[in-house]
Amino acid sequence: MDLVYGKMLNAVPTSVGTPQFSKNTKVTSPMLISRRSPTPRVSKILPLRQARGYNALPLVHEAREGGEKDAPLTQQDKYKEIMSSFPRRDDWVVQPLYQYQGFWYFQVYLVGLLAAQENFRPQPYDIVLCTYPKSGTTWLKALAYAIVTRSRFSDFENPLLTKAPHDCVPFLEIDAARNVCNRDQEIPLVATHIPYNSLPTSISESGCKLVYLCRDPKDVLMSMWHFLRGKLPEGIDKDAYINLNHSFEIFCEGISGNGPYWDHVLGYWKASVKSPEEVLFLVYEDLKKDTVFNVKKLAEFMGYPFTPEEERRGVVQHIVDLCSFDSLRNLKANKSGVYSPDSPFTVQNTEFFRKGITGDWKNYFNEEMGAHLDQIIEEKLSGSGFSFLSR
Ligand code: PAP
Repeated sequence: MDLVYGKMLNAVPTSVGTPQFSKNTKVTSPMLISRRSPTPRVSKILPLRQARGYNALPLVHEAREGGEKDAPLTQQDKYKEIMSSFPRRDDWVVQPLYQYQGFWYFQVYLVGLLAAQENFRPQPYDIVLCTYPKSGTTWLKALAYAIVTRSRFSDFENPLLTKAPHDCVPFLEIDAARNVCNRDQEIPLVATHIPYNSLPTSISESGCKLVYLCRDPKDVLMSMWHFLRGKLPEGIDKDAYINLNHSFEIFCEGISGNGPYWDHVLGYWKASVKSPEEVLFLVYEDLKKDTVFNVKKLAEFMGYPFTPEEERRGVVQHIVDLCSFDSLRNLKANKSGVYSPDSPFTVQNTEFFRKGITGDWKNYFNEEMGAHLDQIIEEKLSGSGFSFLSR
């Protein structure tokens, strides 16, 4: 990514008084947890950012010349043209968010979503791994991949040992939408961040099974915050562009990539209640607490149950160990390399392995803010039968 910022670094102005946060600073101002009025109209966003003291950093995607080179230009242009009429927010700086079918998307993911809605044809027996960003996609990909390939590879040959999980399981909006034919026919897995109601109709028509993994929104927000700040150039005052308070506020408003978070969760939750044989609903914190139990449940649901003999041989535990945070993080493939090198959202593989714990949010915002976000989420989920708090 560094080259991308070559020009931008020179253009970075000095800080203009945005609240400063050091790591572990707890935010206490009650002002910061007040509910905000509904989404301002697009034309008001930039003045709003300036009024809040945000610097006029050019959006990262604007600094990247010739991004998305590999996709057919005409298709990219077509989707960008369509998108230009959608409501837009620039709060997260690194890319604009566009609103489509009730959700906000970073441009690159919306291009992928539109392409997927138009072109994606699942393989028979595909299983779609669905997550809100930063909810444990990498972990779910690794576990599902290890489960479905366990009889194909010996313990020492599994590609997870030499390839990043994101290179083992294609991502619908990035890989599969761009290269619809470029699938390993033997691997019936594809992952996506697309909300349930916006999934390509080809997925529901083909009867693919869906696995959804959600996570405590407070940790999701912190994980996303770190990730997006990582996309800002080194050496600048990152708080001037993506600070904790503003990120918290807009997340609570539902303005985040693939957000509102609660609607993402609700879509899959309701589908899992309606069709439990088609949609499995998992929770990151449960997976952490009892990984073996949840991995067996996942395998059973996907149609790859463990035999008693496999259980006796410790196959389940082996998969759990292989896919654990420490194990994956320490593999050479995950300590180096990049995912999606040609996309504007190029990611170092190391960025997918930050801490991998529950409750990290407590290191960044205070109990009051946590309670505020919890309350919003509980209200939104009320009556659905699902709650993060009762877990
Ligand atoms: P993505 O949406 O960009 O694909 P995703 O994998 O969903 O990212 O989320 C990354 C989070 O999962 C990171 O959380 P953190 O920022 O709070 O640390 C990452 O550490 C965590 N993660 C990655 N692999 C594992 C794993 N094997 N076990 C538990 N958590 C993991």
